[in-house]
Amino acid sequence: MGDRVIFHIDFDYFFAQCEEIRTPELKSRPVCVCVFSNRGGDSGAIATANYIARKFGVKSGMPISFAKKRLEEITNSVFLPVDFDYYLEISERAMNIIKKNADVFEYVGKDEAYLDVTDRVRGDFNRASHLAQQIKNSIRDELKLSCSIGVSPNKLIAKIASDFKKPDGLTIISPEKLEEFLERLKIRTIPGIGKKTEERLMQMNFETIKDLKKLDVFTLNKEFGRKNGTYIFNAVRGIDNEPVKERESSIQYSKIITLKKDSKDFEFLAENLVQLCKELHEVLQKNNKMFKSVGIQFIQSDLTNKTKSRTLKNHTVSLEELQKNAEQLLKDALEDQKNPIRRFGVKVSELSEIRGQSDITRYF
Ligand code: DGT
Ligand code: CA
Ligand code: CA
Repeated sequence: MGDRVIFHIDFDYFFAQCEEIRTPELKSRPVCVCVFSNRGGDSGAIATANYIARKFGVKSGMPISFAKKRLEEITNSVFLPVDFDYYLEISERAMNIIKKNADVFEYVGKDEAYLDVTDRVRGDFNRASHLAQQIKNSIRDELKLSCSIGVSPNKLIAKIASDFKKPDGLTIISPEKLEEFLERLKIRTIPGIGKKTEERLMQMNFETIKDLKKLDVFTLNKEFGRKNGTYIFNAVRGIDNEPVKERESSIQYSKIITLKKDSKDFEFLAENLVQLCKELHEVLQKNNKMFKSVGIQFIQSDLTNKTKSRTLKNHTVSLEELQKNAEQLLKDALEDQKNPIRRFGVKVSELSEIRGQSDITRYF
């Protein structure tokens, strides 16, 4: 097997950058995106901040009051509440651009994905570098969003590389460069090496990845257990054979209603289900989505939750398929149903864009 070519893409200061996209005037100001808790006032934490705010020491996870203190003197700083739905919308559009450029696409989270592009660049790192730049340009042109990309023969090094030069970075680590790249790095840049492992290794006088290579696998296994020891042994040598696994975002669409009366009668529920499916289907059409998984949800009279779902053979847009599958799930679920149902919902997931009709630019 020849070398693989893997990308790790990570959107820069994601939530805060979304806010800058919505309100470009924010670009020159420190921006903090806050998760306010329901205790009122400034209680809560910083989800993320743009790089201007980071210069003043603001970090993800920090209490909002700390961040305010750090930015006390900076009169133009802004603190905004999180708007997950909006970030998800941007994320989905960016992921759709990315997906088109991958042989295999693995969704990791709202602002992160792995791509296997080996076939389309024919294993060539020069071609890969052009492709990565093209992806960055498309995302910037269509969404005004910047991201950082790491390109390498495996997921582990691609992840380290995407974080190497941020924001707006592109770091290419071809197989020949791998060893030199790794040796200069601090041990903690290896994903999975936490504070405790790092401290222990520091005590043993190992500080860089180059130092760590002097340790044999037996010593590492003895010190950190077989699984972690072997992982570290391979990681410092840039070895990682994890495949990029096809995975779509777990985004789902759903509709739920409170029934006119609590019930576990099939006919009554099936009637409601027809309406639920119709409404959900309209949302899907409006958003240009196909689905591959159908589910139903009961909130029972004692307020406990029950769900059932099934995966279809192929993606579909068909209302009939949706209704047929939801109805079957309803039948199955009612077989051993004890409590009457109070709220009843239907959902679809494993979504994908209806091809040929998506037009990202119409949103802007
Ligand atoms: P960067 O370093 O330019 O990639 O910055 P971010 O903000 O994109 O950082 P990342 O990739 O670690 O996280 C992606 C998003 O996840 C981020 O925009 C907000 C959210 N997030 C990250 N850390 C925290 C946290 O500690 N608390 C909360 N509530 N959200 C977080
Ligand atoms: Ca990020
Ligand atoms: Ca991330």
